[in-house]
Amino acid sequence: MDIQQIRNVGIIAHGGAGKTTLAEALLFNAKAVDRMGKVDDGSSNFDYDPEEIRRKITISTSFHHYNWNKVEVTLADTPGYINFEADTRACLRLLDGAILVVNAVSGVEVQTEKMWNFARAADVPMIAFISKMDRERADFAKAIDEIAEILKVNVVPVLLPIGRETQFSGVVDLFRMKALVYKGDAGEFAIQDIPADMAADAAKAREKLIESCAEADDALIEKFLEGAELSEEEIRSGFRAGVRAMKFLPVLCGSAARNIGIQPLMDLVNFAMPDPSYRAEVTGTNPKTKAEEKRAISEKAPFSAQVFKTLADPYAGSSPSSRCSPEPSPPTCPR
Ligand SMILES: Nc1nc2c(ncn2[C@@H]2O[C@H](COP(=O)(O)OP(=O)(O)O)[C@@H](O)[C@H]2O)c(=O)[nH]1
Ligand SMILES: [Mg+2]
Repeated sequence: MDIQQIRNVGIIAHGGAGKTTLAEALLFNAKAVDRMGKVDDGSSNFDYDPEEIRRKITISTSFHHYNWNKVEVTLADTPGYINFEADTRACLRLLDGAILVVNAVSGVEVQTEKMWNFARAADVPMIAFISKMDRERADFAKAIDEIAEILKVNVVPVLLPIGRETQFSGVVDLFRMKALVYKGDAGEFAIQDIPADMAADAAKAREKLIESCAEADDALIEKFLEGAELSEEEIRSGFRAGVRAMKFLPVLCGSAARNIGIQPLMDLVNFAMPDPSYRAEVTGTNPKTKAEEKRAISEKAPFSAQVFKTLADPYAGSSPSSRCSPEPSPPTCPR
């Protein structure tokens, strides 16, 4: 597979913000699973450890993958709670992009800020997703203000919510300048004109999006300041450059539980998150010479690997029937 078609993306946030539910929604919409797993009833594809099911929280990063429009995405669902944050930090070193989930009700929380700082220190570009927009007291504008103020970043909305709380029904896509209006929980939507009462806000937000894209590229900002209109292609290339250089933070919104706003996020992961080759090289130890070496991230470079997590499978080597035994023996090493 061409390296440009690969994304290694993590989901990071404060505990309880909705990371695992979003990870489930991504898998479901990509048809990697045929039923959306749920944290609350123990059917999650990510929180599968008995302790995670019992406590209904993520303790250890888990992985899955999906294919969306010919891009192969490896997804890491990380723990947000402080006791398990070392696991998230170790994982960030391996990621090429992260989705920072912000709870629309509680806004930026202690661990949101910490995860943001960890990702920046690890040079991992981010997209923010304001989730739980269907919840009572969900507040998009407040979440946006908190992100700007606390994380001290230029926030660039890419989607605007349509309706509030239980009436949350879709999003305005500021790239397409269209409304995506959802029906039911299967992720199906109709593409419609922007509601008349949102037209002015959408136009203003689109202006900010274009200006931020222009600012990310010297040639584009010149053209922009001369008053020339940027083409859709130029806007997109400025956007990609801005995300990679972390010049601004694109913000999307939706509800993972109600499956609203997920496809635009998947489209943005494909188009704006870098492929692994954006890191020019990695440093490691050559096992033969024991010397430190730098290697290019390229299909042409010799094979290299980094172990960042080990896990003892209690079923390894057992017959398929014993895999279904109700009382598995515990793992032989601590996680
Ligand atoms: N109403 C609503 N509830 C959500 C949404 N996303 C997550 N939840 C609920 O919020 C709780 C925490 O979600 P979880 O995905 O485990 O959060 P994590 O700790 O960040 O992985 C669970 O009870 C979820 O069912 C959402 O979009 N809408
Ligand atoms: Mg979780």
